[in-house]
Amino acid sequence: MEHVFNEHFMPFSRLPVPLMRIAEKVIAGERINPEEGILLYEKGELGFLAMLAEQVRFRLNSDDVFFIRNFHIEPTNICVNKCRFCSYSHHFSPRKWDLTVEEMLATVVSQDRNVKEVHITGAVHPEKDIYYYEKLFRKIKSVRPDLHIKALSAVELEYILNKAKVSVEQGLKFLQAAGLDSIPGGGAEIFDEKIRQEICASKTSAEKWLEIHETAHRLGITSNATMLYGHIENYGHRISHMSLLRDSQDRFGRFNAFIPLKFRNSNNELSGVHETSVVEDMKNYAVARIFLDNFPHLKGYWPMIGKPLAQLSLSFGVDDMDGTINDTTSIYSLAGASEQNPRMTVSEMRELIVQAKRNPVERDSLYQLINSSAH
Ligand code: V47
Ligand code: SF4
Repeated sequence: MEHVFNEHFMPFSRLPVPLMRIAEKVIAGERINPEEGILLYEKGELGFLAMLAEQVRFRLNSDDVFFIRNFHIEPTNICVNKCRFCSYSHHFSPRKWDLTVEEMLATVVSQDRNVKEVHITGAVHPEKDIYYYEKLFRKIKSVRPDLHIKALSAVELEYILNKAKVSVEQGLKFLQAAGLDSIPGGGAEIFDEKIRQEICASKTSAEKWLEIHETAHRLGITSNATMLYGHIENYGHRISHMSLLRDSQDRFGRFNAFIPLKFRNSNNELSGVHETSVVEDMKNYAVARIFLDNFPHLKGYWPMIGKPLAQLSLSFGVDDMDGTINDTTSIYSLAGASEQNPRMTVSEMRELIVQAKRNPVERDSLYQLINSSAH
């Protein structure tokens, strides 16, 4: 095959042959294999990775960058688990809370009517059960039937389904009937069994996490997938994690977005681990975008990396800026993120995206376009 990059295309003519081959594959729209994914992490320079990731991003989303008007509810931080990277649970946080249903409803009612989604996730409280969440979802829908409920990570779900002694399918159908629309991507961490034992031994297994998401997808409940990176894992672990997700997406195809979550090291049992550099963060976005060719969206979660780096990530394959948040999440501020009170107005969001030479698109939870001029 004649190389796409010849000697007239200077920056790439000096590329090692294996990287050149990967570039040719990506440009031709072909999938790269796990070994090639690891090679990109190990040998790919930032500009090269950005160029390839941007090819994939443009093919999937042209220059559109999505955002949603959303808010979070974190019902409690009292947790039966004790993950070593977690600064949020009552084991490490200076605050301990357990909101009442009335308090959560008051938060829902106080939101502007243009807000489209509530993201409900928190710790695994020993006394909460499936009936508690069923009532919560029904009450939310009774005051805001149009509000999309994205709730309960696979970890919270596993706990309440076991407690109710129901199958994953029965439990999800029950919650779906009460108003559950989609599932957030939390709890995936790193699927590798040895690393999981080291950082979150008592947590939902990788198999169970995937079973819950795949069952949800069969029932028409879409979801996201996360990857916690930058702690004690290596590139091989990251690529294996993404391979399992890519295979799952080939089978069921209802993951909306992949969300890399940078490990933040304040106030947790892994505080001795250094945080990754910006170069590493951008490299990770780019490799994820190239490798996960069947994930429609890649999310730059700004409450975790901050607004400036989220804006930069738009040149490394990211096409989704999550949402306006309205200062309703504390998972990252408790772990040391610079955004201590994360909130963003719609005009700020639009400006940030336009400055990166992209087209801001307000979306709903299923990535349908919202036509709204309200700020
Ligand atoms: O699973 C906890 C992570 C996740 C730390 O689906 C940490 O749209 C970094 O899943 N440093 C929960 N990360 C949050 C989550 C999420 C966030 C945004 C959007 C979506 C979505 C989902 O937070 C946990 C864990 O991986 N996490 N502690 C920490 N110290
Ligand atoms: Fe509990 Fe989630 Fe923190 Fe683990 S990451 S201790 S499950 S709140």
